[in-house]
Amino acid sequence: DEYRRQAEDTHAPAYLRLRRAIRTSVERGALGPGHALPSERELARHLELSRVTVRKALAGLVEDGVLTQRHGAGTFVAERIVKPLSKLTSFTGDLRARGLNPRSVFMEREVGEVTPEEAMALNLSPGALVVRLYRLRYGSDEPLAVERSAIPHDIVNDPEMIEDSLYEVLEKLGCRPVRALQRLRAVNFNAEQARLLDVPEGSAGLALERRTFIADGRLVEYTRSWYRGDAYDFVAELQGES
Ligand code: 16G
Repeated sequence: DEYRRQAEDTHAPAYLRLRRAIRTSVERGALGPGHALPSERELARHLELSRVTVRKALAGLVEDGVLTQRHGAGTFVAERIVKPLSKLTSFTGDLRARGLNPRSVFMEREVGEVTPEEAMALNLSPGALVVRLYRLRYGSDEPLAVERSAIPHDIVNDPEMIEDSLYEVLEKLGCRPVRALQRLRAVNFNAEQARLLDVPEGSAGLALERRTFIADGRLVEYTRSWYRGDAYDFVAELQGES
């Protein structure tokens, strides 16, 4: 139905309209996690589209992590959160796109002097000030990640500005993240992380460290995130050496 509604927008190519329609249905909750989509052939026949168009739309949604394809079984709305490693998204933006309702509990939100580690990561001098956030991040009702961020104080000078999304605030300040360096490694959650995330101590997690740049080359964040290993898949497309 969503497809028919969007079909009016005749400017976009058919595969993009279908891609948008399915994404909207997932965002609105009309298609829930685990929902099985009709086969490529059924969709094509029902919507009077070519199979190539349907395949292209579905492939794009798989790439975005909205759908997963299991060989032989078909296409489903993603249950685990499948996150492309190559896209610079924010926690809030990413979860909203999946129809979840992201929110955060702040354990810290303050201005302080940089630690040596933050100074190195952000190229700041000792004594410089940063806004420091320590957040427990939820998708709808489930705790998904713990996150510590440091943002140079001359970028965000009032920590209270950050209520939901750091990236939205950066965007509003004209400091849109355009590039980031990220490191990913496996961890076992310590007692505090496990308590916050409501998983047994020692459970598997993914620790991600991100340093993010804006267009003029300035660093705007140094964030360490601990994502639940039982909730997230990180995916990337790899290219062969030429
Ligand atoms: C993501 C980023 C984190 C960023 C945050 C902003 C990863 C591994 N980390 O969690 O670096 O600070 O999003 O989210 O993806 P926000 O805009 O919702 O505050």
